[in-house]
Amino acid sequence: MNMNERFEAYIASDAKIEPKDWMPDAYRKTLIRQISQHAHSEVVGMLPEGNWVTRAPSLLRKSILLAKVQDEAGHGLYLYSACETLGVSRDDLIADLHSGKAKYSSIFNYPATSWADMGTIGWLVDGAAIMNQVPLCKTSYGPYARAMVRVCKEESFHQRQGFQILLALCNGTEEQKAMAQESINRWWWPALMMFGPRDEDSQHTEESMRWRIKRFTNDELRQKFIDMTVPQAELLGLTIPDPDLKWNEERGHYDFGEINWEEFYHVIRGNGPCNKERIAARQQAHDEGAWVREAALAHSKKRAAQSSTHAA
Ligand code: FAQ
Repeated sequence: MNMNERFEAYIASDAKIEPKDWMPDAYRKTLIRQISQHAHSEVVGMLPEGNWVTRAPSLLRKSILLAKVQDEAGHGLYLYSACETLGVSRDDLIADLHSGKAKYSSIFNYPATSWADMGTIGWLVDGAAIMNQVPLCKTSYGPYARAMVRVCKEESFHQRQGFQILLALCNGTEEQKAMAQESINRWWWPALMMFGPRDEDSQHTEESMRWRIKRFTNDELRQKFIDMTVPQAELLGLTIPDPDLKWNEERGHYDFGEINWEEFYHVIRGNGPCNKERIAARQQAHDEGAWVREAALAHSKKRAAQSSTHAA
């Protein structure tokens, strides 16, 4: 057996690959691509909700939202760290985000224009993220799988806080309920796009499934998400904006309408409603944080110099 065959057999036995293990270049490359895009999504994902921290309707809502946005920063940190174990530097990963070379989730290129969007993002966006990420706790690369465990616990709190915001609005005035419905109307289809292109159009699914990086295909996860979410929308008394959504007794799943794939590709190619604004905001935060990185680096260099003097 050559190295490649041994690797494939090892993966097929459901074993975890660790940073120092031999791995094919293509496996390393696809992991760097997926994990870094995931990390970028977490960090860019702070922006739409960060926008509402100062306008939360009460101190309690503000502290919950603040904690959620901070959690997303933490997820970015775990994921960048997991990615670095594959031999890339964080500086390079971030440079690729700023230059537009690396993607991040399409969903964060849509604006959050009402308070109800804080509920919808938690409910639908974190809900979709959990559906995709719980299986990643069993992904074949050890550091990614372990990072996902804590991420999923936190995303589950995020999803519930979002649902709770919507529940309060739906049990409130007519105006509040209308605000919740308007929000769902805008976010439903982009949330379905989070799962990526249809299986037949996906470039990486087949290989990533063989390598057990992905444990379900894009279409399988999208269907699971719809099946889970429709009864929750009914509980809220909200209408999902899809006239073709219908329970299919034979399949045991909901049928749903056609996703606007033209819009999806438009957004992932950098032309969505907020792509430019999001990258500009990240670039600005990075530039303004330069002094923190420099200070931290100077401190660690000083500590290293002190410990080598003591050792001598
Ligand atoms: N947006 O061949 P596939 C979150 C790209 S975290 C943008 O199917 P793959 C937490 C894809 O990269 C959300 N690009 O690719 C939160 C590829 O392009 P490339 C992020 C997309 O990798 C909540 C091309 O299309 N989650 O929300 C998208 O096998 C609230 C072909 O696609 C993750 O990253 C998209 N939606 O499957 C934070 C989870 N879909 O790279 C704040 C981990 C596809 O060749 C607030 N990632 N593309 O240039 C994954 O599971 C996978 O990477 C998929 C895509 C399923 C996203």
